[in-house]
Amino acid sequence: MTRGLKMLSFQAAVLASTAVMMSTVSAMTKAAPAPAAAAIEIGNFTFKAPSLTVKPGTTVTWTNGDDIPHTVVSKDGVFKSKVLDSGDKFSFTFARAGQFGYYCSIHPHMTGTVIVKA
Ligand SMILES: [Cu+2]
Repeated sequence: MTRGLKMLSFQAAVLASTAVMMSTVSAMTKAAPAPAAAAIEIGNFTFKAPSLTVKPGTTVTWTNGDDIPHTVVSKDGVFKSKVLDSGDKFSFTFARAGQFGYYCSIHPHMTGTVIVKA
């Protein structure tokens, strides 16, 4: 009988330590947030977020949802994507604050702005 009880308390201890580990992991996740990320969908010849404000260090990812190619080109030469086919993505990390206008070099009437401020 004592043996059965010991096994039971061992299992309880394992369960308890697993719970502690799991709560530690979630606490760590909260303490160290993942690097900021933002997404801009391209569709119907428009940048779906024409003006997007992010914090410095944010990685912005554009995804071409159109079935024709587009590009993402900074007006000031800060970044420049290759030609993005349907479903292709382009990412850029905005390290410093500022206002970054961009356009599609294939369809220059397509424009957008990323505003980076702390
Ligand atoms: Cu385009």
